[in-house]
Amino acid sequence: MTVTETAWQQTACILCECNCGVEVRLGGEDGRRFERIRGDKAHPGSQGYTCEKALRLDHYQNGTHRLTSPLRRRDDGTFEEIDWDTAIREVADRFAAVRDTHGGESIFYYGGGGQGNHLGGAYSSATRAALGSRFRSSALAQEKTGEFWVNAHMMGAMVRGDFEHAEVAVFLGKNPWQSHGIPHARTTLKEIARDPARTMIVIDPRRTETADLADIHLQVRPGTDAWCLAALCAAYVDEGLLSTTWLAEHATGLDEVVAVLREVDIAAYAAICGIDESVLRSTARRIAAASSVAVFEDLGVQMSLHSTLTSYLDKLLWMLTGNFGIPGAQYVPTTLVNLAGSAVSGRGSSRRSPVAGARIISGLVPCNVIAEEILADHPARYRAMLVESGNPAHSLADSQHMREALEALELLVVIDVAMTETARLADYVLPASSQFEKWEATFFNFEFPHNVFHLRRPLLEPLPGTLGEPEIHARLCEALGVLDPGVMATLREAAERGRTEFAGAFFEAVAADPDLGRLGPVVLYRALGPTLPDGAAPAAALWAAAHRCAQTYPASVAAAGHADGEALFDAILAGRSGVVFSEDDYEVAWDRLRTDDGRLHLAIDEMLTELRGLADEPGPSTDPEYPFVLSAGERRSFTANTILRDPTWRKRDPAGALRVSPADADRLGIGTGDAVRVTTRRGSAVATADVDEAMQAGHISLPNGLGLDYAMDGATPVTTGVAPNELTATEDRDWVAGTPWHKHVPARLEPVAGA
Ligand SMILES: Nc1nc2c(c(=O)[nH]1)N[C@H]1C(S)=C(S)[C@@H](COP(=O)(O)OP(=O)(O)OC[C@H]3O[C@@H](n4cnc5c(=O)[nH]c(N)nc54)[C@H](O)[C@@H]3O)O[C@H]1N2
Ligand SMILES: Nc1nc2c(c(=O)[nH]1)N[C@H]1C(S)=C(S)[C@@H](COP(=O)(O)OP(=O)(O)OC[C@H]3O[C@@H](n4cnc5c(=O)[nH]c(N)nc54)[C@H](O)[C@@H]3O)O[C@H]1N2
Ligand code: SF4
Ligand SMILES: [Mo]
Repeated sequence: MTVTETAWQQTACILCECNCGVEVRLGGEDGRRFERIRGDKAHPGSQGYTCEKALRLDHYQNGTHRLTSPLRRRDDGTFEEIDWDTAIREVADRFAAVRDTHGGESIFYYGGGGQGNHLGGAYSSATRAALGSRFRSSALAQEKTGEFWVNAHMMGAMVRGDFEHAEVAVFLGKNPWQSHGIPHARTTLKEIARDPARTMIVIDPRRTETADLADIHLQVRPGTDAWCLAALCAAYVDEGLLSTTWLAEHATGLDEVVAVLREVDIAAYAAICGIDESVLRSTARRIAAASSVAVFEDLGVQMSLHSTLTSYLDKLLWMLTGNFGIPGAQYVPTTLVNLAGSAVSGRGSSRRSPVAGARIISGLVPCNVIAEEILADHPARYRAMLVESGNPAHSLADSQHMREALEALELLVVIDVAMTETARLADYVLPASSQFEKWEATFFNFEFPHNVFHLRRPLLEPLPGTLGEPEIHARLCEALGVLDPGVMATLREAAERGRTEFAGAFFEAVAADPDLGRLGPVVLYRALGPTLPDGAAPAAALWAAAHRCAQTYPASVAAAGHADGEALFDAILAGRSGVVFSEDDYEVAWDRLRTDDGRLHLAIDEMLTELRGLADEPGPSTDPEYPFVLSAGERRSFTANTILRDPTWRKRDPAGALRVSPADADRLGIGTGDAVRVTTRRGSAVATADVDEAMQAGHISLPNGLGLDYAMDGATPVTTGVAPNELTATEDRDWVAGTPWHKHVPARLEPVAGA
């Protein structure tokens, strides 16, 4: 073994948004196996922390799922290998033909990154610009867009909770013991649980691992969070718990909100959500009495009934008690690249999708209308699609409908490391180098007061036949003929003379040709990229991001020790375990509000109307045909979206069992390990039951990310577990954001005869 094979190399885990720093030691016969993996103590965010999943990353890097040649679909549906030059030329020509016939707006883009990779997506903006593509979406538009819309109205900024310092921590439809989402989640949860002065509140129908640690578990009936939160906020009003003085100074719209909350029948709402009124009231008092409260809402409410309203009520829960801009409460992180994009600055803009007329939030078309936008007999329908690092045929609602739509496209091109359910339907599949074979980073940088960015270096050479996304997008742009060779040569020469010279030449070129600005990432990659140290060309787009960040947040970046954008960029390039790029005070939150008067805006008319309407709804409706509520897609210790296809990565729960309460299991005569059939209005599947005391009667759950196929022998794909979206329907969605109700699917459960 050579020295490089045995040295520990710094990178990050790519299995959830925390991206904990890890160190990897390569080995094995070809020197490409992840023989050992450990937490990286030098990483300023995670400081050595990992969960059990990081140790299984070899299943991502090495396996039979990896693609090693561009593929073209034959008429009979099989694929043939083609070389990269042919693939790039044909993909560019065919997209250009769609653009020239139907307009660039008929070319839809989906994806741009998963939990560990956002650099590729940054370069895709150039390809989209070259094609005139205007509409796009990503997984965010089936989880976070309702919250983005609310944030845009109330704050014009995104917020996160400071759980490390919070006196009271509230987890709303969020199970951080399994799903993480906050730095060193399990350590923080245990610290809160241990400290008698601090209180953890969990709102979840299931007694989750997090709920087991909580002081207060509001075990609501599924889908009733809006009533629960409305009752909590109403209790503030009823019991005089509002932070009146603070609100007078910092907020507008209080009277309108209070008027609606006064009408809430707290006892009736408590009954709807199945929680004692006295418990709701004492919970409201505990929150109001705290010196600081941090709240995390996640999929349990963002993928359930009244989801945007629930996001709104979540914000009221902490705003009405003054929990913003102080330690332990809500803060506004510094951003290097803003993932929440235009939602926040654009005040939930009025753009609509061309066919369904769905609200576009943060630049994203709701995932639940994509199939409809393709299949409609409408002149503005999407005709072609580029999918990059996403698996819509598996991960979006109603897989049957989505497959039908993807098949109806004139052209589908997929960039992925694996032959996914979506890739299988594509006309061309372009194989990407893995996230450990190229420079990569994510823009999930939400920490505070020290915010961290980690540019990861490649650990190994790209698998032969694969390319990184920056290179793929650069070649597509070149094939589309949008990069003027003369201008590019001038920029390359300037870059060779130095970054200052390059900056001057770049801004001059963009001023002369504004279109060049939209191709920016690829221009930087080709011109500045080759001059970067250690082959870091894919980091070129970060040069612009670093400058933008330093210009927008000069004090924060300087406090972290970076004199300017150039210095920040150099630090990013040099840091192997990530760098602190901003240091902030809690009060900076006020400067980052983008409301017209710099205050929190408590009232949103549409939300107050929906809130009022709760009084006329008896709670979630039930259909005797489908008496259960299925949560389709729960995070467990061995789920990781669809990143790990090899089922042997799971050390427990190998096939992703269906969880059911003991009472329901008794009634149906089911035991753990038995086969059960779950049927929804949309589909039916057989799963293995797991009788689980943590479940309440009437509620069943299936894990996310199951139902992928994998060829253990490299030839015969075998599917493990239930693909949750064979059971979900596109029309079950929120009226504001179009986000799906994956956590609230009406279902029927039956023992499988003879099993
Ligand atoms: N029913 C139901 N559906 C759900 C959910 C649920 O709870 N219930 N959860 C939803 C949520 S919150 C999310 S975020 C989505 C996630 O669903 P996806 O977006 O499908 O999941 P990811 O795991 O992020 O994987 C995206 C793809 O990236 C590929 N990939 C990995 N590395 C690279 C790379 O370096 N380059 C390229 N080009 N590709 C790469 C993987 O092979 C995979 O195909 O699923 C959603 N779907
Ligand atoms: N292990 C693991 N971790 C992950 C991921 C993964 O695939 N595996 N994926 C990552 C991604 S992309 C995301 S978006 C996050 C998601 O992270 P979470 O949102 O925490 O994950 P879920 O388990 O999907 O849903 C959270 C909880 O919602 C509850 N729930 C169901 N119905 C309701 C309801 O009506 N009301 C309330 N209040 N709660 C309800 C469930 O019981 C569950 O405990 O996790 C990230 N982390
Ligand atoms: S899956 Fe675990 S180790 Fe990986 S980033 Fe998330 S918390 Fe960290
Ligand atoms: Mo997600």
